[in-house]
Formats: sequence, structure tokens, C-alpha cells
Amino acid sequence: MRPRIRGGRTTVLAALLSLTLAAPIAAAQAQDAPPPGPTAGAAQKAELPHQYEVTGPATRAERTALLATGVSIDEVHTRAVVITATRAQATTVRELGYTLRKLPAPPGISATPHKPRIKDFPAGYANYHNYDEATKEIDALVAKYPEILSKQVIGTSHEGRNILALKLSKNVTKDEQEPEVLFTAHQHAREHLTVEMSLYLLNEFTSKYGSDSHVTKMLDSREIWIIPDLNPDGGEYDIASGEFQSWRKNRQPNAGSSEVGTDLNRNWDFKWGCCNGSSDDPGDETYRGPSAASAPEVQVVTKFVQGRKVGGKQQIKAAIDFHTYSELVLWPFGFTDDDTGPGMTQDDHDAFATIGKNMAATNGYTPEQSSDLYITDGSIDDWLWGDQKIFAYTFEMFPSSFGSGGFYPKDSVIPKETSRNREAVLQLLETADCVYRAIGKEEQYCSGN
Ligand code: 0X9
Ligand code: CA
Ligand code: ZN
Repeated sequence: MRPRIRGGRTTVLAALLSLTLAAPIAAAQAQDAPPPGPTAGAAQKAELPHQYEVTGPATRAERTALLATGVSIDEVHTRAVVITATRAQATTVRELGYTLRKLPAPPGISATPHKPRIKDFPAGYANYHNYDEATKEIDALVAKYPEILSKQVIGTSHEGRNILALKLSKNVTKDEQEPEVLFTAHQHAREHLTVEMSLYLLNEFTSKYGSDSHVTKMLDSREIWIIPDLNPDGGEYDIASGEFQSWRKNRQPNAGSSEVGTDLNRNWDFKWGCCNGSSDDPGDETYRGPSAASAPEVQVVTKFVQGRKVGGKQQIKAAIDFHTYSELVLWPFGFTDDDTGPGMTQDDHDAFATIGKNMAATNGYTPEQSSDLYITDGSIDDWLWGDQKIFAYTFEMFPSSFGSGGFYPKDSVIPKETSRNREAVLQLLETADCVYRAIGKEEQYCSGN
């Protein structure tokens, strides 16, 4: 067991600690704590995880080994990574012999310390949509475009927020025999730009239908599903205090632990927990949960996707799950370094890589297999492909690095960085009727359709 400062301790316990241990905690903070923000005087505040630049890890094996300390890897460079870690985890990583540099904390609001929870984005981020704002915008679009956009509540989050699936298609109320394509976003709480990506697609596909020929063609011949917010509880928690929490997981409590949350992108029921690509410790950033699909949010989307099987045939052909950051187009598998193997033929791999590279050519992202970064098990794209045979990609959106805003770029980037993926999304929609056309094997794989 390695020592760790628990981030999720109760206020009462923390207040008690601050009474009995005020001096040692103050001393520790003087050494290693982030610069005091506007509310840093509140001693009862739980420790926030923090980002560090780690110099040393240079191979995917070294990066995967680093994950065993419980951190998340947020950025990968040739001989360095950026991680999110607690103070104790940072110490453990230093003990591995790596050099750590603490990065500046994300911004907060310049509000009065005693102001109660404000539940919204701080200054410079006002154009990001919190959960209520996103819901209102979606409802307004559904009201305005009822012929091509419909909304259903497919379930609820741990805290009871609605998880939505939006369908975009001509004759939207009918289930037509058309290739279906799924876009999901916001598994990770702090990756708020991905909700904006969902809203961009909803706005673009509704407002341009009938005027933009490519958009029109896709709505006429495809059924597009958008699940705009997979982790509404985490997203709201991340902004609720007015100071970003760098929160990653959902907000589900863990039995027998004061630590909150499961990493949704380690909780999917395919090779769950198989391969050192996730953690069994509830305090860790990549905690996989007590069992596969234990998170209600993962269950809701799992059932939804399974429900798209008609006559035993999965209607969803392709998918993108949006994350931030690093500007990457990733394809399965994440659980293994192997390019091919059981469940991934050479043709599958070649189609994945070709379509991935074609999409990346439109947005300037870097295309690669997801395990080139580090091993992940229980990720959504591995499940969508491994279990459902859906051509599933992960996009890591803007920025490319911490220096350009990391998880918290200002709202001024939203229009550019969401529309940046327009062509990639249209390409995937276009190719969804036969992904093997990308490698010239339409005849072999798709003639029976
Ligand atoms: O670790 C993750 O879940 C993703 N990175 S993030 O910084 N958004 O947390 C990357 C996942 C890569 N692996 C797969 N897509 N399988
Ligand atoms: Ca259909
Ligand atoms: Zn993510």
C-alpha cells in the first residue's frame, strides 16, 4: 500500500484534521501546494488533483507502468508526459526517478470566498454550457426542427440527471434502413469542450439541412445519434465551486471508501480490468469501478447501443467518442499493443487506420492506435468495436498541450475548435455504409447489404 492523501474526505473530517494538524499541513502546503487562489484560505478544502510535467517516460511501456501509481496521463511527448496526480502520487512518481514540474493550477473565479456554490463557469468561460444551459439549447433546437431532430431520455446519471440521445435524420420519427452513426462526449468531467462539440454538431446539422449539400445528403441517408453528455454529474461538480476541480470521474460513491467516482472510460464491459490499463483503487484517477459497467452512465449507454440491434444486426456502423486534449485521432485496441489479433483482422486494422488518417488529414490531429499512448482497458471504443463491431474512434480535441490551455481553454476557442471537426465527422458519416471501401474491399465485405 502506498500512502495517499485522500481527495474525497468529508468536510467534518478535514476540519478536524485542520484543528489537530494545522501546523504540519500548513508546512506541507508551503512546500508543495499550488499558489493560493482566492479561496485557498479555507483549510477544510479537500486537496485538488494537480497537473505535473514528468520528464523521463519515453516508451509506451514506461507510460503504462507510470499509470500504476494511480495518475492519469493527459499528454504524451517523446521523453515526457503530463499527468494529473495528488501530492502523494506525485511523490511516488518522483521516487520512480522521474523529474516533476508542477504546472499552474486551472483558473477560478475572482469571487468573494464566502459566496455559496455558483454552479457555473468562471469569467472567460461563460460561453461554455453548463448542464442546464445545454439542456435548454437542445430543447430549443428540438422545438425548432422537429422533422429532423428528436430527443429521448435514455436513462439517468448517478445523481439523477437525464442522459440524452438526440437523433438527427430526415423522417426522424421513423426508424429507417439507414446506416447509423453515434457521437458521444464528456465521459471525463473536466473535458468540457466535448459538450460544445456535441452542441456544435446539433446546431450545424439542423441549421444547414436543406442549404448545405453535404449535410443534407447525410441527414437524408444516415441516422445520426448524439449523446451529448455522458457524465453530467462530473461536469457539474467540476464547475460548481467556481474554481475548476480538474475532476475526471463520475460522482458515484465507492463502498468502503471515502473516495468518489469511477473513470467511465475504464468501466466498459470488454476486457474490463484485463491488462494493467486501469486501477482497482477507488482513489485513483483511472479507477475502473467494482465490476464491468458498474457506473449507471455506462449502463445507460450500453443498453442504448445494444438496443440499436434490429433483427440481431447492429445498426450503428461507426462512432466517435470526444475527449480532450492532445489533438489525436485514436482507434482500437487500447487493451493491447498488438495491431491485429483476435477481434481485429488485418483488414479491420487497415480500414481503421486508413479512415483514421483520412479524418486526421482534415483536422490536423495525429492519427494512431490508442495503445501507442499507453494501455487502457475498459474503454468505450474497445467495447464498441470488440463487443458490437462498431467502427469506433476516440478524438482527443484541442489543445495539443498544457501550454495552450490543457483541459481548460478559454471559450473563445469554441467556434474554431468544434468546427475543426466538421469534415472529419462528415467523412465518417459518408463512409459508414461500408467502412471497408476505404481499403478497396467494398465488394468483399459489403455486397450483401
Ligand atoms: O485515458 C483516456 O481515457 C483518454 N485520454 S484522456 O486524457 N481524455 O483521459 C485516452 C483513451 C485512449 N485509449 C482508448 N481510446 N482506448
Ligand atoms: Ca434505422
Ligand atoms: Zn477523456
